[in-house]
Amino acid sequence: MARQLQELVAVVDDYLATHLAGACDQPLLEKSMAYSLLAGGKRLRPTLTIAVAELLGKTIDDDLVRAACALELIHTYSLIHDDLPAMDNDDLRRGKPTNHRVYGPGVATLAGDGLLTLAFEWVSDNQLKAPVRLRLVQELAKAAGPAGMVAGQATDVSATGQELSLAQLKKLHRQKTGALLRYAVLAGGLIAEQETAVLDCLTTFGEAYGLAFQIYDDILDVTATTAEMGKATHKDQAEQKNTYPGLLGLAGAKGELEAALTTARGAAAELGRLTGKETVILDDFLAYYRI
Ligand code: GRG
Repeated sequence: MARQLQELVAVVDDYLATHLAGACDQPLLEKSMAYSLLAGGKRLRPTLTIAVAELLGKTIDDDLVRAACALELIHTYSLIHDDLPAMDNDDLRRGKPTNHRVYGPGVATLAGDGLLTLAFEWVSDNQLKAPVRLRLVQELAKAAGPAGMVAGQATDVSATGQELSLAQLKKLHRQKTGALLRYAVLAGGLIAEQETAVLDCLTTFGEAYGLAFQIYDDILDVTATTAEMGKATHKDQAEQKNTYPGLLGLAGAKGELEAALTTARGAAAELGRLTGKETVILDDFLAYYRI
């Protein structure tokens, strides 16, 4: 990982560790929330927001970091709930036993609920301008909610064992995983108070980045080990999940990943042309994908 990106990860880790404690009024719940939130993780989503805002001229201050970290709260809630016995029933996440394995399904569910609601406190309770905060709240709710991530998860749960078309699979991925990554990039532009053309360019980058992310995750489920991933792998085929390698084969999935990355690179170049800013940090995010 490039040095500047590592520094942003450290900023996020530090904010989360410092500010979660004061936000919870129930010791067991706090432990359970902290267990998953502070278990590492790549911090891709909040660092994307911070990196995009900074490249567009915003200083990295407490308000930017707080708003960006709200997204990591939502991402962590989604992982806790996704791992529950009623969903994927996973034992390992971020290299550790899953939250419900340690705290039981009831407390784990509440830890997810707590992180989800705390996210809306952090994204709205900061010193960013009121119209910026309002737009962030609206976009975050749309990305995470019943027309975004939750809808994608519902399709995933209900379509398991039933083959989707490529168009249906793309929609599932766009909602389940892509929506939060799209928001992560857009939020950087909103916080930096950019014009519509720039926001459109960021949206194109974010959508392509999100699609690439899910295709890559599907590929890693086939090619990587549990030790490398810190979670169970080789589960998708066994559970008849709809995936890119399942539908297109490994080579086909890699082709789709390349196509998404080409779109993302094009959007990054366009962003540079439009704003006259250096966009090299976006290449560091794209370097995450190794095929
Ligand atoms: C339960 C409402 C609800 C939604 C869950 C995102 C999701 C929806 C479930 C996660 C299932 C999954 C593993 C999807 C693959 C893509 C993904 C989100 C991987 C984990 O994200 P990373 O790699 O994780 O950014 P870290 O641990 O680095 O933060």
